[in-house]
Amino acid sequence: MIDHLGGDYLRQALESDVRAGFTSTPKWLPPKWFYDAAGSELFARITRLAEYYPTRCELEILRRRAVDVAALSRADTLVELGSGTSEKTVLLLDALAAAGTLRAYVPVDVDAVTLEAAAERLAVRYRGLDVRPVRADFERHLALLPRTGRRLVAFLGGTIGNLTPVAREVFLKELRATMRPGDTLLLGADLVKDPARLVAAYDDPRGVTAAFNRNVLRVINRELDAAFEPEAFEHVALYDEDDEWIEMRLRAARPMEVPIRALGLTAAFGAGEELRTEISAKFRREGLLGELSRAGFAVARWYTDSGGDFALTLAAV
Ligand code: AVJ
Repeated sequence: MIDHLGGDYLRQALESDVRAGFTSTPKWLPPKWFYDAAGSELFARITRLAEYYPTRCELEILRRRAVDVAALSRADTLVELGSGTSEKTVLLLDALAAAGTLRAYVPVDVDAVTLEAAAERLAVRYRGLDVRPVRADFERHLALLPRTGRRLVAFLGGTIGNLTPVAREVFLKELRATMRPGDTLLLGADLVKDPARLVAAYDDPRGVTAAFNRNVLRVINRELDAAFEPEAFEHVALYDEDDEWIEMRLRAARPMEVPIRALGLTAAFGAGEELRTEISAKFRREGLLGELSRAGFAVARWYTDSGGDFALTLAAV
């Protein structure tokens, strides 16, 4: 595994995000810190919830369109950003293998445990495939990813929606700058829909999403010797109709003063005060295609599932 988060990197990045996020108003944290081994497992459980439709919709699209994606991309290297458990990836790998072009798979994720497990599983399933896992932050390390071969860069699941509009613009431009003629991008995006369905997808009755949300406090407790009581925070999911994004928050049930010892900092929460832990933007066709073309991509295909809930965009450079 190539590790760009090794040594002190991860710890310093978490320190600076926690320091910045907990000293601003409102308090906030970037969603990448959900994904330690436990958080990645909780997210995998979310994808199997009845209310969480994006994964099933994207699978439906991939089942129908992976052959088309393989034929258009003719890629020998699949680079997957935020690969997690790589469950949907097999559809792309099968199609690229059937097309006869596939040589290498580069899963990119922040969690080493999840990454190694997925890489091992796929190396066994695809004998002869060159599996090269990279532990990296896709907002920081795009330029360091392998650039050999004809690449299909897949960014699935709607994770692009976790970036603020400004960060998204920067990300797409940086990604475009690392791509060469012949490379393609396959981008998953969740679409604007009935707010009740959106909120239900982020606030399941079994509390799996709540546990996932609170997991970020466990990560901070462990990594920064902090003393958060996860159960003292209520899971909040709401849809912001103006910005067209879901927000997840953790709401302090009572006033609290929480030491974050590694930072020499105490985070003070008033009763009901919220910490924003995630935005998950929902897209419209014109908006997303506009963003892609302003970043320098040439959109080739717009695929949706039969219900029109989720989109995959295939773009060339
Ligand atoms: C993995 C970023 C696509 O935003 O829907 C699921 C994460 N958060 N439930 C999303 C998530 C709460 C998910 N992504």
